[in-house]
Amino acid sequence: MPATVQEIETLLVDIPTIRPHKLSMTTMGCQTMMILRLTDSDGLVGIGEATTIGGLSYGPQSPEGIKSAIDHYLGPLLKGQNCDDINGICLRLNSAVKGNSFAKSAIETALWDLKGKRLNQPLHALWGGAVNSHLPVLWTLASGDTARDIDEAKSLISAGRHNCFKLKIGARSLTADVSHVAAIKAALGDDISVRVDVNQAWDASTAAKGMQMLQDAGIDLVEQPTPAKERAALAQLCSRFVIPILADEAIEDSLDAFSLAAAGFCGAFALKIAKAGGPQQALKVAAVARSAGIGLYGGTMLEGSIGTAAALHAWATLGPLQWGTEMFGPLLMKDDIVTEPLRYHNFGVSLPTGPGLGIELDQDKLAFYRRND
Ligand code: MUC
Ligand code: MG
Repeated sequence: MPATVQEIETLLVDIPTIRPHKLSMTTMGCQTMMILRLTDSDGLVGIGEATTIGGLSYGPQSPEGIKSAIDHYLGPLLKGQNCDDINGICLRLNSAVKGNSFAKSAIETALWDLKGKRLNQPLHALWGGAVNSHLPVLWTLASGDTARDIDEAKSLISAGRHNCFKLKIGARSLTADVSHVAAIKAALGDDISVRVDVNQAWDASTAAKGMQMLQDAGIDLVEQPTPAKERAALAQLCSRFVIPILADEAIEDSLDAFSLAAAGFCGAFALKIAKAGGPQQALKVAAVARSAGIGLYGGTMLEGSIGTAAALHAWATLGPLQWGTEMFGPLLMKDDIVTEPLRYHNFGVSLPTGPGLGIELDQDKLAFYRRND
């Protein structure tokens, strides 16, 4: 008798950030994780996670909405299904529920975690094996203050934690942003990679000016300078500048990835399990990128340890990523809800090796931080 999905539990967990995290559209002081627990008919539990950035400031899916989509629509479709039939379950969910990629990502993750635990294998082993067991991880400097960002970067470099940084810009004027970025790049020197994420804040002509100024300042990569839906602008910017562009909000799933590549885009794609609808769906985006000669970057929605581990298992199967990863979400939060946190060292993070995600919930911490609604 195959094990079937018996219980579906969703919880909202609020954890403060270690400092305000300023993006072009919001400043985060807290991260909300939607944690999913799936219990099968043998009593095994699989876990998944979905987070957003600033509730609904960053994108159209909120933690409360993700929970509600699972409680009212996706959960009932899961109940009683054969846990091992992950492809069949995903088809069933996709044919009944449009969109809701974040909720679907948490579900796909929890089903794979169950399968890994049942087979006593880590997720990367189920997906063909890890090519890397340690992945590079950058850090986002986003305190909003230039001197504080420089101090933060220097202490992280000397601690051996990060040697590559992304700066969040777009909230201030172009000249204020570029002088902030240029001061940080000058203070950190040639050996340290500095990139920026504009989070869609510029129109096409501001972006053209900004790209030139950032190129002159020695910046390595410009992430999502223009609005997500303005694909032609992104493709045109690629052909005008040497400095490469990273498409983030412009691509969610493999269909978006194909259409942006077909529009002539030639930079890199930020893979995110939440945008794609799960780790396996994100690997399909990677396959499109590789076929189109587009670079890869392991992206985050600032997930905690569960979502971060799910993504790491997927990225580890891809081999070297041209632009590394930004899987630092757990480090941005003041506390963790897992028994053994991910191990960050040597400018990166080690891939968990235990069965499934290789991550277990700390029930006391969960009880402490969960939202009581
Ligand atoms: C984004 O747009 O990249 C990822 C890292 C970070 O600091 O913000 C997120 C979202
Ligand atoms: Mg981004």
